[in-house]
Amino acid sequence: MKIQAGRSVLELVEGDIIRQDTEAIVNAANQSLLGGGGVDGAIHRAGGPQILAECRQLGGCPTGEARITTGGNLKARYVIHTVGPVYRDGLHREPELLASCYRESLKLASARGLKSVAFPSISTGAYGYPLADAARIALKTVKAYLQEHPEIERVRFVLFGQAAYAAYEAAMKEL
Ligand code: AR6
Repeated sequence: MKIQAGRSVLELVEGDIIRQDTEAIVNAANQSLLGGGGVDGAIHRAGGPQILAECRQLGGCPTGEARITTGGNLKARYVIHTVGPVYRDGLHREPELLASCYRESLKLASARGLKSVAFPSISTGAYGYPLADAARIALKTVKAYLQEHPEIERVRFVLFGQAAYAAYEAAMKEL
């Protein structure tokens, strides 16, 4: 499914983030930026040691912020690493921190002149963010950014499995 956001396209696909040919893919990292499971593990496995070597130089990343490295052996030229909130009860700034991840990642893409970015569903795996809530925040935040920043032509959400895709599709229909 896809919609227009200003002059840009916002689209949903079911698939694997590491296979995307967008200029950047986004990693759902942790504050150490030194790797982990889920998306993070898949990106470092497929991208090779170059990404980790660059991450070591960055000295970590606070929750809600983002950092950029090259893409190593991936198709994508860059990896944008962002740290989502660990979900507790929704009352500990989780919504604003999650929105900040998407915004800060896109700001880095804009600053580098990148035209296409693929995101996974940040915080909805190991970090436990309820999928429906996360989907609404993710799409609303990215749509608003694109409406102000036509320099990014395409944002693709790459949803892992049918349940994640369905949640984002439902949220997109409500936008
Ligand atoms: N492509 C796209 N989506 C994926 C893939 C993939 N290859 N693999 C998993 N997902 P998670 P988080 C989905 O746990 O919740 C790591 O250990 C997954 O189904 O990767 O932000 C980090 O180092 C889920 O919907 O990220 C951190 O410690 C979504 O991606 C921690 O996990 C996010 O799941 C971050 O947790």
